[in-house]
Amino acid sequence: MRIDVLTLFPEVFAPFLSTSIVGRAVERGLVCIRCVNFRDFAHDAHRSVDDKPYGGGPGMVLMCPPIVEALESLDADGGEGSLRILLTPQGERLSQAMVGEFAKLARIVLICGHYEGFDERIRTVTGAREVSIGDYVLSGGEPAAMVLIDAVVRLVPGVLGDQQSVVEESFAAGTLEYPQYTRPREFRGLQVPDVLLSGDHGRIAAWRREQSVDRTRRRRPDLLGEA
Ligand code: 6GU
Repeated sequence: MRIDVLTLFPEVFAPFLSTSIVGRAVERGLVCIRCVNFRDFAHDAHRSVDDKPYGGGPGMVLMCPPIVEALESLDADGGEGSLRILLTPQGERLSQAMVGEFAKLARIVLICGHYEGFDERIRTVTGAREVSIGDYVLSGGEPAAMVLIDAVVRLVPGVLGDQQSVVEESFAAGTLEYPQYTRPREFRGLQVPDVLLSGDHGRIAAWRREQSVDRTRRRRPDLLGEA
């Protein structure tokens, strides 16, 4: 899978793209992730990418030409047909179902905004799908792009050693995960539940299912309607 990221701050992606699961996926060639600074597509000597809003008002607005021309340069480089995703708090809320759809694609482009917003014509011209990661405001799309990349990359076949962990995890199954324990058996007076030490796989599976549903009912009853 190939992911291109249009951003004014490519440097914030470097440590993320070389660490942990994402870093290993990149290293093993399972995903190729490139950052493009769309300031490189600015037209003037000041390398402007934004300007004051027509009609007045606070802040600055990202202008059309740098972003649109950066996208066209990717199209010319074999990216035609890529799904374009605009990260914006005005977008559709990212879900595990959407992440699963994105992970099946050969190539996606993420467009990170900054400042007050995008010239509306960027939406029209790029045909991008607009995605938000939740109901709060970030100062830029970069953290949201990293969230999306992390969630997508771990679903790319071969990235996680044990594919079962993807199948069983929260949200994919419509419920939250059951409680987990590891050594030591007792910590500050707190015991590991006996059933987990029983060796009875049937009872363990039943206990986990019950814990999972119970926890979901208490914390996220909204998920049970969908399960
Ligand atoms: Cl995708 N971008 C920004 N700037 N803020 C957000 C967001 C995205 N998702 C939630 N808040």
